[in-house]
Amino acid sequence: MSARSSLLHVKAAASLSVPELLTSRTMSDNERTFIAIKPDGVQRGLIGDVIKRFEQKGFKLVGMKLLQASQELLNKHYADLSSRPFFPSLIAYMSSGPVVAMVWEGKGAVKTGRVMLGATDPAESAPGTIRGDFCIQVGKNVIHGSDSVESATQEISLWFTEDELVTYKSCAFDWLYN
Ligand code: DAT
Ligand code: MG
Repeated sequence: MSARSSLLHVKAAASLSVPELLTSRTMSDNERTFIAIKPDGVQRGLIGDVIKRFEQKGFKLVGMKLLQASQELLNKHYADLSSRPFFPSLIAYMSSGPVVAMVWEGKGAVKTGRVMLGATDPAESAPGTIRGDFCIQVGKNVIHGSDSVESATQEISLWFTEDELVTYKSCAFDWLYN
C-alpha cells in the first residue's frame, strides 16, 4: 500500500465511530428482530430455553430487559389487531405478568426468527419450533417475533430506546459467516 492510499484508508476509517469500525464487515448481517417472551413463557420458566435457541442458532443478542408492559405500550404494539374479537383478551394476557423483551441480530433474523417460533397457533406449529415444543393454545403461545423487517424496526423503537441497544462484534462472527 502506498503512503497516499494508506493515508486515504486511515482517513476513511477515521470517519467511522468505534462501534461502526467494529461492525463494518457485518453490515449485511446486522438485520434485527424484536422477540418477546410472553407472561406465560416467563412464569413457566422458559426464558432460558428461548434464549438458548437464539444463541445456538448464532444470532447475537443486542438488547434485553424484563418489564411489566403497560396497556398503552401493548395497545400500540398490537394496534393492527385492535378490531379483532380476541384483542381485549390478548391485551389482558400480555399485561398479566412480566415479559422479556429482546432484540436479536443476524443475517435473516426476522424470517428465521419466525421459523424458529413456529405458527401462531401452537397446534399448527411443527415439532422443533418454540411454539411447537412448549405450548398448546393460541391464547398462550409463549413468544412474539416480528413478522417483517419493517415491523421489526417499528417494534424495536417502540420497546427500546437507542441507548438500550448495544453494538459489538461477536467473537463467533467469523465462525458463522463466510
Ligand atoms: P403472531 O404472534 O404469530 O405474529 P398475530 O400477529 O396474527 O400472530 O397475532 C398476535 C397474537 O394474537 C398471537 O400471537 C396470539 C393472538 N391471536 C392471534 N389470533 C388469535 C385468535 N384467533 N384467537 C386468540 N388469540 C389470537
Ligand atoms: Mg404478529
